[in-house]
Amino acid sequence: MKFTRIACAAAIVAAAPFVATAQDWRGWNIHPEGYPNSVALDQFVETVNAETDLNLQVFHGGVLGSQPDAIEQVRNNALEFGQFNMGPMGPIIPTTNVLSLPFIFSSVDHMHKAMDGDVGEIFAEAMEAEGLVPLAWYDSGSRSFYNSKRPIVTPADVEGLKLRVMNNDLFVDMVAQLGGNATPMAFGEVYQSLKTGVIDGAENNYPSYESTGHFEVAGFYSITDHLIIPECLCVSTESWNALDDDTKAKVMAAARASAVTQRELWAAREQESLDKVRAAGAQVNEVENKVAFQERMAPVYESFLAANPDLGVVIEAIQAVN
Ligand code: BDP
Repeated sequence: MKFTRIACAAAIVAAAPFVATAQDWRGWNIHPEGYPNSVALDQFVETVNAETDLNLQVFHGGVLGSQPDAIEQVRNNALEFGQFNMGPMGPIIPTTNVLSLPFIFSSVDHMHKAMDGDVGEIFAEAMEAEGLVPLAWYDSGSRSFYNSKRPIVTPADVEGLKLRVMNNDLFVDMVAQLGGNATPMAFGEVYQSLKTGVIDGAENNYPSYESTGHFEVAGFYSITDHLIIPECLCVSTESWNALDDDTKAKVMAAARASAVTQRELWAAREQESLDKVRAAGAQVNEVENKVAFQERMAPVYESFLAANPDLGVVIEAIQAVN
């Protein structure tokens, strides 16, 4: 009799559907386990779970979908948090497109200085109004072109190359100004497309060039440093607003601490990745005349300003920080 009752209760528990409560937060991350961003996110999750009533879980490796879709999901509170590059954010939140202008930052230090100060607030406010609260800014180094055909030394070397870019028309325009053909494509599809020759190349930082294995199929990496785009650890505005002040403070502190970890790990990983791709036979070349690439970007800025005249002040605010 006793046994039956226990068995019965166990069966009821087992059959009860899983009900997510307001305390359960699911998070999106595109990178594999062990990547600086993933380690930092693990730290964030662990700290928040230990210090608050929230129960966070982060899904690495992009298993919850592509980045543009995930951004929408966090905006709609279908996912509660995510770690996003600001590149694919531009089509949704125009102000953030300023961060995707080629050569907008002169160095990674310039980017940090701007994002950690008042300039960062401009983007935070624009994002918050569109459903995303950035809790901390992560590092993503600088992005350069790589391809399977030839080293790039001058803009003429880009001519005719089919290059994958992140989902944003600004990047299509950027490549077009160099005479290449850009295809926006999900990150997860790039390896196969390089391998089968659907595209000749792409652009990214060393850690992503390495972690994805792209160096195996596109062995010429040319240091143009044309984009320095920060990344955010974002929470959906709806989930954020549901928190009491004490929890908000703890979640924010955990996010900021995770960004410190991420930036430290990032610096080390850049060198490790560079060493690894070189050892595997990738040819990495300096581009002496980066100004030649930068000068080609004048029309990108002109059409951007024509379409977004109010964002000129944001560009100036970034330049003033340097
Ligand atoms: C990496 C970013 C990641 C992007 C990826 C890409 O960290 O968020 O999805 O580039 O090129 O550097 O899509």
